[in-house]
Amino acid sequence: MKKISTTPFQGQKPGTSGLRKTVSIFTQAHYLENFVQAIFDSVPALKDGVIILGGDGRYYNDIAIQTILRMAAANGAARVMVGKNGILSTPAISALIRKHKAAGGIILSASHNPGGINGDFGIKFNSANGGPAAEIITDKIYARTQNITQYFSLDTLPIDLTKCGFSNMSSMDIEIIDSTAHYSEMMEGLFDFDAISGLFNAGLSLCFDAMHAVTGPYALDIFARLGASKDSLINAVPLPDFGGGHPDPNPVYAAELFTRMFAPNGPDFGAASDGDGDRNIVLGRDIYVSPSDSIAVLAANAHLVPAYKDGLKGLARSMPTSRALDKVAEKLAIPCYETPTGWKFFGNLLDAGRITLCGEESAGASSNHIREKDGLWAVLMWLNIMAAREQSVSRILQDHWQTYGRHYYSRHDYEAVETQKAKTVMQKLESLLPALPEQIFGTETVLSADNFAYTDPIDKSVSKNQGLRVIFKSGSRFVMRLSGTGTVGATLRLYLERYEPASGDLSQDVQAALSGIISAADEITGFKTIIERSAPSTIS
Ligand code: G16
Repeated sequence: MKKISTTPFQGQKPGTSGLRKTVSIFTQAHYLENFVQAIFDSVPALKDGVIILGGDGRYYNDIAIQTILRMAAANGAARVMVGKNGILSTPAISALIRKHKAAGGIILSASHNPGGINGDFGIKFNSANGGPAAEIITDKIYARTQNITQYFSLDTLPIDLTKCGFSNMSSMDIEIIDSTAHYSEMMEGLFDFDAISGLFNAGLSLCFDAMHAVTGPYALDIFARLGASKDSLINAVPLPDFGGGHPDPNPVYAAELFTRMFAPNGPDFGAASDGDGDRNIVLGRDIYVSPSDSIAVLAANAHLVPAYKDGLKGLARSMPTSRALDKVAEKLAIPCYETPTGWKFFGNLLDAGRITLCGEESAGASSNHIREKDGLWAVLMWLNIMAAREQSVSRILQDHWQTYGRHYYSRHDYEAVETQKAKTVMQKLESLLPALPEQIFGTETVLSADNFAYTDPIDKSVSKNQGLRVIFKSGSRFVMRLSGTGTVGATLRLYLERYEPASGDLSQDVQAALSGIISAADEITGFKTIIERSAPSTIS
């Protein structure tokens, strides 16, 4: 065993979802090692424990896996299970941690951020419940990175990751496992595969865009089991730089999918996932389902899917996610929890059995089958529901709006903003909040305005400063927060929502429907002047 002296790096604080930095930062000598050692030092159960290890295949994935294997052996881990070729999606890792009662999992991914030598890299630690480590653990890891003086490793040759099988490193067992088999079997156990196959046999056409990221192999396996034609999948081979693309499934970065879905005679059903396979978007012919609507539709129809036929215990959404889900919870007479942004906040509710389904506006949805959001799960939910209802995406969505009303919703992202300017916007809005109630902006009157704080109902931990929200008497609202996943400057997110009752006009253009709220947000904060931008970088 080698003990290697090191000194702390600034800024190794995990964000919304793990530590994400540019490749140039991650590949500095000792940078990855310091963070990995901080994980081992902060989670004693990893010593003598089982660890699941894999990533989304982005640049540096392969090297980082060998580094982590050596460090795991030197830190006394009993066994590490690694995906073949180092590939494992985030939901697959969550499932494997739970199946093998592992002490935790290490996921190498910067999710939807671009990859390649000039892109981003990331590392996330998931706990024994399969979910992202809670803040109490990430805070501990961060604190350790700030006083670290040494890390442990071994002098050994790299392990061959290309073949499944067993080997060892010092006294640690290593198992290279099939990346997809367990995940596909789990999906077969949740859904009615015969009914979904029936859709394809009846001629339903599909376009699934894996964005040259990790879901390619998973989608190939699952859609082969379902009998969908091979040409239903595009960009299915994972590449270290995602083919030069940006593996973020939104109308801008999944433009190829959108073009196909909106073309004359486009496919009946479209979907895409992100870098590490935990996000999803769903489209029908000529229609895009906003992620907030998607989770509401899934919840409203979950009883049609075998795994949820006995009903749902409760629902949860992140605060900026539209309140379409709340309407469903109301009708089902079950609770709907409002958590801060970040999947880790759903973990306690899922573990305590308070909720069955949860989701976020950032294209994440999942259930209690694992403790991560799950891109392909959401796609299969939609297909299963379509099979059970014998209806198209468009019909199901229209029907949903006609039942619950429509929450017009959009997120405007201002990316790579100068950090200080973004902070000024937040400070300014926060200082204005107390005086906003009863003020009138255009046709909207402010009902309430606050800085969202969350008290976890299970462990009572308090998370403050989780986004500034301004709620109008009409029920409309806007929320502003700074992203915790960007790597360049700051990303300012403006979340906009307006409710139209079922009896109202349900077919408006989304941006036009939100124009009053967009103007109110601008008038209240003057943010565009402060950040010197006239338009968002991305509208989703
Ligand atoms: C991560 C988190 C999500 C969060 C999203 C956006 O997703 O897991 O819970 O909603 O980031 O976070 P932010 O608004 O702070 O950028 P992923 O898919 O990137 O891991």
